[in-house]
Amino acid sequence: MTRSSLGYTLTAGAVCVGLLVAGCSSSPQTPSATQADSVTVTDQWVKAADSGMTSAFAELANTGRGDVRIVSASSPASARMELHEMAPGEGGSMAMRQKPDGVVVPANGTHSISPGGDHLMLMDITAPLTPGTIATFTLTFEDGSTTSFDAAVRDFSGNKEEYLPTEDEPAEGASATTSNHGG
Ligand SMILES: [Cu+2]
Repeated sequence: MTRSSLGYTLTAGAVCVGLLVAGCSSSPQTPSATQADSVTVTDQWVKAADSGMTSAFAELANTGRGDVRIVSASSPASARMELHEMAPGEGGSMAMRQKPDGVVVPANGTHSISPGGDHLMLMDITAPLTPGTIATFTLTFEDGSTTSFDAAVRDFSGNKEEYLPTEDEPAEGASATTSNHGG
């Protein structure tokens, strides 16, 4: 009796394995590929600054078959970073604000992180960023994977972006004009 029940178990096991293998071969591909694996970063650079805030830019390409989402950025060059976008501010001028849902690079597509659009915001640089030097950045994707790149520091005088600070984010180092809301 022990014997026959063992035999039954083995047979059932063999059937299951067969089904699993068949199921596998028809399912779409490599669960091990991360979002970071399918993204390439080119033309990356950082706007030179002595202190306070500045921005980093890059061209992102996604060679994968699914959209990828960048949820955060970090750099030894800044105490804190945010993902920002440009949007119409008060009075119709463009102002930057945080992108709480992150930055999406569409499947088989590109996304430009560029002045006047989405940018990687260095909220509080730890030392002056002078032209000709290099800063390292790390992007973290929705699935937890990361990609790092070195960006050259460049002089750039265009796009003096306004920043609309929230209550707990004083506009220290911001590029002028906005927020003089008392104190
Ligand atoms: Cu910004």
